[in-house]
Amino acid sequence: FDSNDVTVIFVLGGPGAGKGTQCANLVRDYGFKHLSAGDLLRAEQDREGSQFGDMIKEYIRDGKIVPMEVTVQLLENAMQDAIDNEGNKRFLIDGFPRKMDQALKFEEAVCLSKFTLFFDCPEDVMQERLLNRGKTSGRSDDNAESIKKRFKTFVETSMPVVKHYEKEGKVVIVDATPTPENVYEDVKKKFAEKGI
Ligand code: UP5
Ligand code: MG
Repeated sequence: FDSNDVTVIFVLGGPGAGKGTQCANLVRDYGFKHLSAGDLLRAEQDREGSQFGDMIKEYIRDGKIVPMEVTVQLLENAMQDAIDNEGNKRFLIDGFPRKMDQALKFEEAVCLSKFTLFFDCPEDVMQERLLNRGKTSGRSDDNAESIKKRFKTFVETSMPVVKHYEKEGKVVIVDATPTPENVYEDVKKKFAEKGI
């Protein structure tokens, strides 16, 4: 896609930082199309006839990053779908790219990003949120053991992506510890500064 025509904002942050929660606010008020890489992978995992189902299940439970070809293809398909069926060309890509190879591949093959919205949150806060959500979410990775693995992957594999974009001056950092309402106030302020 032509990045002069299609807007892509990456939304990153640790597991449970509140990416999905804040994306829902932005969809409501700004009309973005929200594409969560994790949600797309979970849907593919459950899709009858998917050749990747078992593989995705294993990767998600272990907090590992699914091979990028699968995720990039799911995102590209979902973007094309939104453009064709909803005429929406403004995307929040949530939870992606979380490994350097994905970032390079996506920007080369699919679309350049405008910037990365990064939700900064300490691990103890994220852990409490995830364990709490785990009581009802039914997510296979909302348990203490998987959460530990997700944190490790985030620090070792995903933070380098944030650092990469920081060097390019393309990261907007938001403190994700306050209440959802206060976090969103900060998001709106920073979007305004970006001219959005
Ligand atoms: N909550 C939210 N904001 C709050 C606030 N300010 N104060 C108090 N509570 C707050 O929120 C999490 C919980 O916290 C909720 O209960 C919420 O009400 C509360 P949410 O908005 O869901 O946080 P989010 O950051 O979206 O957390 P999520 O668990 O979705 O993050 P992950 O990044 O871990 O999950 P994701 O779905 O993106 O990825 C899952 C797995 O998929 C990965 O581990 C990986 O195995 C795989 N994956 C890939 O392989 N490749 C990819 O490219 C992407 C994913
Ligand atoms: Mg999420």
